[in-house]
Amino acid sequence: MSAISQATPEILAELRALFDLFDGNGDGLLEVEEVSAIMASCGTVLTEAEVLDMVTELKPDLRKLPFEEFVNMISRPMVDRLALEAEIAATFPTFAGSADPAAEITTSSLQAAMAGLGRPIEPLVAEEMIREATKGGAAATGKISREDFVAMNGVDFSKLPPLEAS
Ligand SMILES: [Ca+2]
Repeated sequence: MSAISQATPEILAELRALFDLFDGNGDGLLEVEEVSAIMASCGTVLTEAEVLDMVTELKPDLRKLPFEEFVNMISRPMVDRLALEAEIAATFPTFAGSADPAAEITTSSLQAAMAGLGRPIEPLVAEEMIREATKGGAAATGKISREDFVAMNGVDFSKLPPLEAS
């Protein structure tokens, strides 16, 4: 499966904007120096030879990147995304109060976890956090499955009341 078919429309739109921004001569293709500039803007400084290697590997005949290949290239760091999901999944037992992958985060398990983290919350706040987190889909159960938890990037702490000044 190519990266472009996995990217969401939002991500594709962002990448398109990035692509257009760096396509200095507007020919719809990224030259090596344009690719270098994009990578540098993402915090990855590569030598021209490294970029040329990458571009040549993707488009041996053209030596420039059309949009689709650009998406494939930029999606490589999405391996980090998997690492991030693994990290999030690793915090799930804390909030579910159980290492069982089939466990769910409930109002009471969330309350217990927050208390353990030194941020005790009222049942209503825990309910609100879970309701917000699950939006429509799982809202009826009032619980968060491991899968939902990873998909939502962990618990949204924005619902927490501000810390009491001590
Ligand atoms: Ca160009």
